[in-house]
Formats: sequence, structure tokens, C-alpha cells
Amino acid sequence: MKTVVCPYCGFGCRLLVDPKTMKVKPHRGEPNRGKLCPKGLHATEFVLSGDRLRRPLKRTGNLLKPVSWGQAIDEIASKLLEIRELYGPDAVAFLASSKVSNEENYLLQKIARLFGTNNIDNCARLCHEASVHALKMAVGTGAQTNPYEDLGRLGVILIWGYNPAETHPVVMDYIRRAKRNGARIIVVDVRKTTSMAFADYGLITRPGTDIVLANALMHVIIHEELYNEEFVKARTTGFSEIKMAVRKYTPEYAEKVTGIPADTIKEVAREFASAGSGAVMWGMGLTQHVSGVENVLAVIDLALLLGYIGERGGLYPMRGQNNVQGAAYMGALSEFLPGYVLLTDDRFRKRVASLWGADDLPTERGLYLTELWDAIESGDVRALYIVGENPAVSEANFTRVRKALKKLDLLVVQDVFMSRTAKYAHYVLPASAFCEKDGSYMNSERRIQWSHMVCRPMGDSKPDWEILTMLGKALGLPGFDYSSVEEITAEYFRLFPELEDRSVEELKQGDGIFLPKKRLHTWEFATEDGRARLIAVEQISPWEKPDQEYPFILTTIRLISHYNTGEMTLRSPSLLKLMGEPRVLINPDDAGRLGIRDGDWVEIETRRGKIRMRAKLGNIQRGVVAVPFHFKANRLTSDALNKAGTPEFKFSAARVRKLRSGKPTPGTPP
Ligand SMILES: Nc1nc2c(c(=O)[nH]1)N[C@H]1C(S)=C(S)[C@@H](COP(=O)(O)OP(=O)(O)OC[C@H]3O[C@@H](n4cnc5c(=O)[nH]c(N)nc54)[C@H](O)[C@@H]3O)O[C@H]1N2
Ligand SMILES: Nc1nc2c(c(=O)[nH]1)N[C@H]1C(S)=C(S)[C@@H](COP(=O)(O)OP(=O)(O)OC[C@H]3O[C@@H](n4cnc5c(=O)[nH]c(N)nc54)[C@H](O)[C@@H]3O)O[C@H]1N2
Ligand code: SF4
Ligand SMILES: [Mo]
Repeated sequence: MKTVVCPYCGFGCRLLVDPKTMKVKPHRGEPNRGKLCPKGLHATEFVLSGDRLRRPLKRTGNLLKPVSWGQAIDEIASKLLEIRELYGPDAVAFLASSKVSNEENYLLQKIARLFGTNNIDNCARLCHEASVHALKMAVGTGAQTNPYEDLGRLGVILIWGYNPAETHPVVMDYIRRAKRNGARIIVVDVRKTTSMAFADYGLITRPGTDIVLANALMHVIIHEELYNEEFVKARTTGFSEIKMAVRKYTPEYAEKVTGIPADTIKEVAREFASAGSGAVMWGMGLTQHVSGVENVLAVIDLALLLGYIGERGGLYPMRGQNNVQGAAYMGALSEFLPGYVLLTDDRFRKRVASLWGADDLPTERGLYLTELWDAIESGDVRALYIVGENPAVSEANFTRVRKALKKLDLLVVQDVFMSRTAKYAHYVLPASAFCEKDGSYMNSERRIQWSHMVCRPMGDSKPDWEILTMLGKALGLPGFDYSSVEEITAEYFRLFPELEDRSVEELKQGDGIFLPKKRLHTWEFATEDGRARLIAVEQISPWEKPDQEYPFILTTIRLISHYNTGEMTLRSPSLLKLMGEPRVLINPDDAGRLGIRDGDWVEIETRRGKIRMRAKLGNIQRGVVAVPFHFKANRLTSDALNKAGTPEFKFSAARVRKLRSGKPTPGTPP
């Protein structure tokens, strides 16, 4: 049996795969302790799909025709160099992948920066980048502070805008154990989620009102003097500003805005404060708003007021993709060097440059993934090189994205499938899948784990690191003579003092290595003065408001057997059998008013476009509808961005009407 890291979510389960049958069993070690969700259990199925890309392809007219690796890489490199010559390095942009290994992300950002641009980004931008920005401001580092194992010994777990029962199913096992050990479980969402199944409190708020609710909880905690005075005095700054700011957020005011009874808010505040230790776990319900950074600051404030950090608790921005945390640590973000170091940190930047055989690296922040589409429209960006990312489906308001993709002088897509995005490409490069290669990945708790090669690459496909090594060489960049993936691992180890003395062999054998260490901020925060910042935030309105024409609020959600844009899950026969038909969730009172019964076909429309789906009546706030994001939802969504560059996927103004009969929007699975 070979040990591999699950290619789906950021929880980071390890799988044992039998190379003969390709059947999967759960690994007994950390972090999944013998558990897997259905996606992990069937993870090898998409790898064996007949749809896999097998040869490099080049566009001639409307057709994509096979070419040799040598020809594809040479032509791509000369076109990139030509564009740089004509328009400068910033006319080229690279998208890295939260699906591929640390080594592969490390190589792509190395290529971008040596080529001369910081236009390197990944889907973290669509996801938890608001958490990174908020955490950096409040505690000095942008990642989850504690390991999952701590959850089992805490007094309270606050789960906010996060639905682990569907999105990180194995986390539920930890939460269930915490509950058995006496923890109180509080869940905040805009609908009744499966994660509320055994919660002590399931608070159903209105979309985009989270700051009001968090401030009201803090209002009660401060007013009733339930906060941890010793911790606040010794380890934080900004308390008096918070105290002032939350004064007007009374539970009664919050009841009017959120719909949650004032008495419940008071009770929850008291429960949260009296638990003695606690975790706050959050997800896309907080980050995918124009107020994303502020939403996250508000829940960090809540934890800091009680001193829930280090041995007494932690901050858990639960990361989405299997290697989104690794992509960030490897520097595949347009505003950070590896390790989240700022581009303007001269000492570190020059050290990285010299390790790479260059004098210096560009210091101007590159474009966010979400800023690319305007830059392509205006002609500032002419070439885009995408590794394992599907923006033609995953980006907000994708009609605009598709138009931009068509305008590029050069689009290269390196993927395991002919994704929706690959259909626009000039060159499509076939990548090997996760179990066809070696490499390291980092999960949400910052645990680096080795994933072993189980089988040979499909067809003529190559591991992403091999393709990028060929590209680096063809571009004439220094230091791309790697003959094994371990050489790249050893190179990135040299960037982190905590890894300098560790060996790749050690990583291959144990339960992984935490970077920089298991628990952060135990004695001191990573800020300049070692104290955490309590940062007061005020309610911020969503970008688009419901009105007479578009009276509903549309939010987008995930389902357990579907994964992101569906490229992998829709090619897994076992998952296809488990998949329910994606339906739009509507409140029964709203449905009644519109004459919609459960299972009826409806049309959902926003200022960007419309889609068709069947309705599902259920427990969601009145005036709100929730559409699974996986297929066509981004024809509808708002592309207004927050400070971290994340679109407001969780709030658009929409209208809903009943259809007499219907067929799904083309491209949506049955
Ligand atoms: N099965 C499955 N698992 C996945 C994925 C997948 O596609 N499928 N994707 C992975 C990725 S990339 C990510 S980032 C994670 C995401 O994991 P989650 O963050 O759990 O995912 P979502 O379902 O997008 O959003 C979480 C919840 O936010 C709620 N919500 C919406 N608007 C608001 C609001 O205004 N306020 C509050 N408080 N809540 C709101 C939604 O109802 C939803 O239940 O999942 C990962 N795991
Ligand atoms: N409306 C709405 N939109 C959203 C969200 C939402 O909640 N609502 N969530 C956002 C979030 S959190 C995220 S993370 C994004 C996700 O957006 P994307 O990252 O664009 O979505 P994925 O479907 O995960 O795409 C991954 C691609 O990588 C390919 N791939 C898989 N393995 C490999 C490999 O080994 N090598 C290579 N080269 N390719 C590989 C897959 O075939 C697929 O095409 O979507 C965002 N979009
Ligand atoms: S919980 Fe996440 S990492 Fe674990 S098996 Fe499921 S998808 Fe894979
Ligand atoms: Mo994500």
C-alpha cells in the first residue's frame, strides 16, 4: 500500500492506495485517524477516467491538435519571451494551483518572479485571502493557529459561516468528540445546515450581517464584564476602541438586523465567554463578502477578548483545497514571497534572489487573480499561464472572464482534464494526477505531508514539476536543472529556518512536519510588539442591495459529493451515484407566495445572467435563496471585491420565478 494525500479538501486526510487495484483505505495516523469521506474513499476514480488528457495540444483555428512536448514547450517559451520583449514582464500572468504540490507551486512562483513579474496568484484569492489579511493585521501571521487535535479539549467551538459536515466531513469527527468531552457547539449560518445536527445553538442570521452579530456578542461580553481582563491587558492593544465601537450594537438592535432573538444572543455570549477555552472556526460565509476582512476581524476579536489562543484555544480559518495552504507558504500569491513575507522585505527578498542565482526580484505587488480580467480587457495583460485552476467556472460573473480569456494573445492551460477553461487555450498541457507523482502538501493545520507515487502517469502526461522544469529551462532561467522532486523539496526547505535541519526522508516517514510549529502565539504574538491587535469594525453593507426588481438575496453553497467546478467529481462513477441533483434552497413562505412547490423548476436571475434549477423548500431565512456553486452559479454572482481581492460570492440581488417545466441549464449534471 502507498500513502498519498487526498486530492480534495484542505483537511488533508491521508489515503492508503493499493497499486494493483487502485482501491483506497483510510490511513490510521494523523490527521484522519482511520476516517475518510466519500470523496477521499473514491479519490483514485477520476485518475483512471477515459477523459484524461494524454498529449500536449495546440490550437489551430477551432481545433486543438496533438503536438510533441518539445514543440509545445519551445513555442510557449518563445511566445512568452516575445510578449515580455514587446510589453514588459507584467504583460504576462501565472495562476498557480491549490491542487498541486508545494514543489510545483514553488516552481511556478519562482518562474514568475525570475521572469520579472509578481503576477502569480492562486484560488486562495477566491477563498480565504480575507482571513490571511485579517490574521496578519490582528496576530501577525496569516494561518490557522492550532492543530485539529486541540479541538477535543476545548470548552466551546464556535463555527461561523462554515459547514464542515459537507465541506470537511472528517472535521465533524473531531467536533463530535469535543462535544462528548463536554464542549458547547455554536453554529452561525444563513440556513439550517447539516453541521447544526448536534449543535447546542444553531443561529440563523441574514446574509452579510455577521459583524452586527459578532459586535452584539462582544457588547454583551464587555457590558457584563465576562471578558478575560488579564489576557486583554497583558497581551492585546485596542480594547478601549472595541469597547466604544460595540456600545451601540445592543442585542435588541442585532435582533432587528439579523432576525436572531436578543435573548438568544445574550445566552450565546455568556456560554461562549464562560467556557474557559474555545475555538473559532470559519469559512466562506465570512470571507466571500465585500466586508470579508472585517468579518474575520470581528470573530478574531471575539476569541481574543476571551484569551482563546495557544493552550486555551485557537483561530481556525478552515482551508479549502488540499494544498491551498502550501501554495501560500510557497509564495504563489501576488503580494507575498514564500512564508507570507512581504515583497518589500529587502533582506529576505535578496536572500531568495541569491538562492535562485539572480540579483533581485520584482517588488511591486502583482495583480490579484480577480483583477486579471480587467487587465486583459484593457490590454495590459496579454498572456496567461494557468496550472490546475478553472476560472471559466469558478470566478464570479464568469461571462466577463470567458470574454477576457478569448482576448488573450497566449493562454496555456496545464490540467489533468480538458476543463471548461482549457477549451479557450492556445496550448493545453496534460498533467499527471496526484497519485502519479511524488510531492509534499500542506493541510489547513500547517502540517506538511508527503504523497507517494502509486502508479505511472497516464498516457504522455507529465507531473507538473517536470513540465515547469522544462518551461524554466526553455525560458533561459537559472537553476532549473532538477532531476527529482526531492531536489525541489530540499530547496524550499532552505527558505524556512524551521526546516533547515529537517530531511526529506524524515518527511516521507512520519505523520508530517508542522511549519513553523504546532501551536502559534502561545506566549507572544507575531506582531512587532508581541501583542495582538483588537481591531474594532463597523457593519459594512453588501455591494448590491435587493430592490423591487431583484428582491431576493442570493448566496452560493457547497454540497458533500460535488467538488468545486466538478472537473474531478463528475468523473468519479461512485460519486456520481451518490450525488443529489443540485437544487436551489428557498424558504417555504417565499415559495408559497410565488406558487413554487418542492421540486418545481425555477429560474434565478441577477443583473449578470440567469440559470434554471429545481427548487428545494427548506430552512433558510426568508428572502434568501442558496444555489450550489459547482456549475453555473457564477453566471449570477457579483464580482465586487473586498480588500483582499475576494469576490462577494455570498451576496447578490436576485429574482426567482416559477417555470412550467424545465431542463437544467446546459452543462449542469442531471
Ligand atoms: N464537498 C465539498 N467539500 C469542499 C469543497 C467542495 O466544493 N465540495 N470545496 C473546498 C473549498 S475550496 C473550500 S474553500 C471549503 C469551503 O467550505 P465552507 O466555507 O464550509 O463552504 P460554503 O458552503 O461555500 O460556505 C459555508 C457556509 O456559509 C454560509 N453562508 C452564506 N452566506 C453567509 C453569510 O452571509 N453569513 C454566514 N454566517 N454564513 C453564510 C452558507 O450557507 C454555507 O453553509 O470547502 C472545501 N471542501
Ligand atoms: N459562486 C461561488 N464561486 C466560488 C466559490 C463559492 O463559494 N461560490 N468558492 C471559490 C473558492 S473557495 C475556490 S477555492 C474556487 C475554486 O476554483 P478552482 O480552483 O478554479 O476550481 P477547481 O474545480 O478546484 O479546479 C481545479 C482544477 O485543477 C485540475 N487539477 C486537478 N488535479 C490536478 C493536478 O495534479 N495538476 C493540474 N495541473 N491540474 C489538476 C482540475 O482538473 C480542475 O480543472 O472557486 C471559487 N468560486
Ligand atoms: S475530508 Fe477532505 S481530505 Fe478527508 S477524505 Fe474528505 S475530501 Fe479528502
Ligand atoms: Mo476554496
